[in-house]
Amino acid sequence: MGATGSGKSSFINLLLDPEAKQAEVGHDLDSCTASVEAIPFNIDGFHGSIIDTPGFDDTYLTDTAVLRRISDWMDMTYRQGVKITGILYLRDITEARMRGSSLKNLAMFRKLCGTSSLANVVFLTTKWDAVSATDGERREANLIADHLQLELASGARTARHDNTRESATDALRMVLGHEGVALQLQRQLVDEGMALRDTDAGAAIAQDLEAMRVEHVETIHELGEEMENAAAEENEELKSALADRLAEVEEKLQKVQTDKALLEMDRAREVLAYQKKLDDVARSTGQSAKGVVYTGVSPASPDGRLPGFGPVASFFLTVLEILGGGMASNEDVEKED
Ligand SMILES: Nc1nc2c(ncn2[C@@H]2O[C@H](COP(=O)(O)OP(=O)(O)O)[C@@H](O)[C@H]2O)c(=O)[nH]1
Ligand SMILES: [Mg+2]
Repeated sequence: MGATGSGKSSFINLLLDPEAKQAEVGHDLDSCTASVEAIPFNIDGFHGSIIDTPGFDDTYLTDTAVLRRISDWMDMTYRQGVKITGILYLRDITEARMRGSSLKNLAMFRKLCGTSSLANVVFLTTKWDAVSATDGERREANLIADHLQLELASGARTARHDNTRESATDALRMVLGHEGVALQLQRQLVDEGMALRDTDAGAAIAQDLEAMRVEHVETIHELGEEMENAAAEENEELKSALADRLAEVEEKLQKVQTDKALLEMDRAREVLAYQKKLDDVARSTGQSAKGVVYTGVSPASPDGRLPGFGPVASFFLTVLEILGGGMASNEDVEKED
């Protein structure tokens, strides 16, 4: 996890053998990891999958869409009994101070993770090859003092990455061989049966959406008044400029409403309904239901490989097709890998 541009995809690529599928690396500050990707690795005889997630500041996806993807993936895999053994949170050390998007990513990370899995967390500062040792050390000390004290006191660790395969492997080793953990979001969604919007992470996004909605509604109201005044003054130029502005804000409000619907979509009910449907089919055909359920999203295979989000998305599409429901947003329609 980590902000866009912190080096997540590049880190993963250093761990892969050159033959393997590569994670997409961003140029400038454009993000590339539109979906949640599961990329298999093999280190010290340990087979596993590393999950590359988009940041909560993605160029193309709203925060709601990012959370939806991460939570759908975490929900599905947790239901399958897959546990996460480690979380690497990446932070670009070349950034002099925490920008708004970095703070937002850290806040969302805390809500996703909770406090009970911090022993499995490593805060990995990246791009040490691109800073002087003195700058890097000063920023690292500030990062720890200003932002990470509580986490480190609860068992989280820090490490440095200098863009070499060696430092990437060392960082990965820090989170291998641990007992699997359930993240707070997984416990809330699956164990407690909460709707995404009621989880800590979902509630934070819901609050942001509500603030945006209120702001847009107010702006629309103000623009309406200004347009009336412009009409009274017969100022056609101003009226037309205000109308353009109004159309822009209305479009933004529409996007907020779409995001709200995406956040509130109840996936759990869809999955349960689908499971029931398959159970019925299995009963009538005498087949194993479980074998049928996971044709769309393959469970972790014996070597520890996990499905990426592509198949998960198609699984949900299948669910919706079978149930005859519509997708709330085409945001969720993924290309197959
Ligand atoms: N110098 C240096 N550049 C890096 C490092 N890791 C990533 N980058 C660059 O930072 C940019 C963003 O990297 P990317 O892996 O796409 O970040 P992501 O958005 O977190 O997946 C790309 O231009 C990378 O080439 C690193 O360790 N050192
Ligand atoms: Mg990426």
